[in-house]
Formats: sequence, structure tokens, C-alpha cells
Amino acid sequence: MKVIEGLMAAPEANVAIVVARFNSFINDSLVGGALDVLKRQGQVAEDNITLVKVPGAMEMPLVCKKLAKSGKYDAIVALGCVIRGGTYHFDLVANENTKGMSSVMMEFEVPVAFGVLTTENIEQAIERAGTKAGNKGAEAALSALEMINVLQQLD
Ligand code: INI
Repeated sequence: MKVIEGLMAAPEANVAIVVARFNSFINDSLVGGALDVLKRQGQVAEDNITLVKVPGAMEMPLVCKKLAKSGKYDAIVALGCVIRGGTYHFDLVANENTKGMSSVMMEFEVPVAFGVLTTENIEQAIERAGTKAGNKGAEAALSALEMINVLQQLD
């Protein structure tokens, strides 16, 4: 049986992190978790990590598309947080964000790790940004590292 699976170290990789400014108090913790994983587990060189800040989750797919299209990055880690409010706005932003980023991944064959929280309230967001439910930024970075290595083996 042939098994293809990714290691977590990717010392030669170039990785972009795209982060939304909206809900930045949550997103900053997601970035911290992602950087920690990329550097300590992935052994990705600091110089090979690019951080791009965008206004909100709605703008993330376009920037992910430009980065993927450039051919410069082995993976993109998308970090943000959409918190439900009193209106339908949450669904629009969350749906467009998810749809847009998954279409970038399929079109350009560059993994876009999904570290965008979609929560009912601020408490749920805090729980997932480095407290009792872990750090979804760190988890997204881990999946980016694994995908870089899986895709390398498939190429
Ligand atoms: N952007 C987010 O990243 N999270 C949110 O929770 C959010 N809400 O709820 O409004 C949000 N809105 C801004 C949106 O992403 C765009 O930046 C804005 O509409 C300008 O295009």
C-alpha cells in the first residue's frame, strides 16, 4: 500500500498570512498562534512569511486570489473572525468569505487554510483564539504545513 501524507516541517516554504482588521482583538491572537506554528513546528524562516492586512472578511478572497495567482506562495493562511449580529449581515459576509477562498484554492491549486472564525458571539470567538477551545490560527497554520508537504509529493 502506498500512503501519501504530509510531514509538518516545511523549511523552504513561502507562506502568506492574510488577516482581517475587523475584530482585530481576536485576529491578533490568531496571527500569534499561526506564526508560532509556522516558525516552531514548520521551521519556516521569518523572511519567508508575508503578512497581509485587509479591512474585513469580505476582502480576504480577492487578496488570497492575488497572492495565489502570483505563484510566490506555497500556502496561504487566512485569518479572521465573523461574529453574528442582529441582522442578516453575518450570513452574507461568512458565506462570501468561505465560497471565495475555497474557489481560490481550487482555481490556483494553492492551499488556503481556513482560519476564519464564524461565531454566535464574542465569547465563542475568544474561546477559539487561544483560550479554552484552542487557537484556530495555529490549527490553520498546521493544516497549511501539512498541505504543502502533501502537494509536493503529488507534484
Ligand atoms: N468583517 C469581518 O471580518 N467580521 C465581521 O464580523 C464583519 N461584520 O460582522 O460586519 C465584517 N464586516 C466587514 C466586511 O468584511 C467588509 O470589510 C466591509 O463590508 C467593507 O467591504
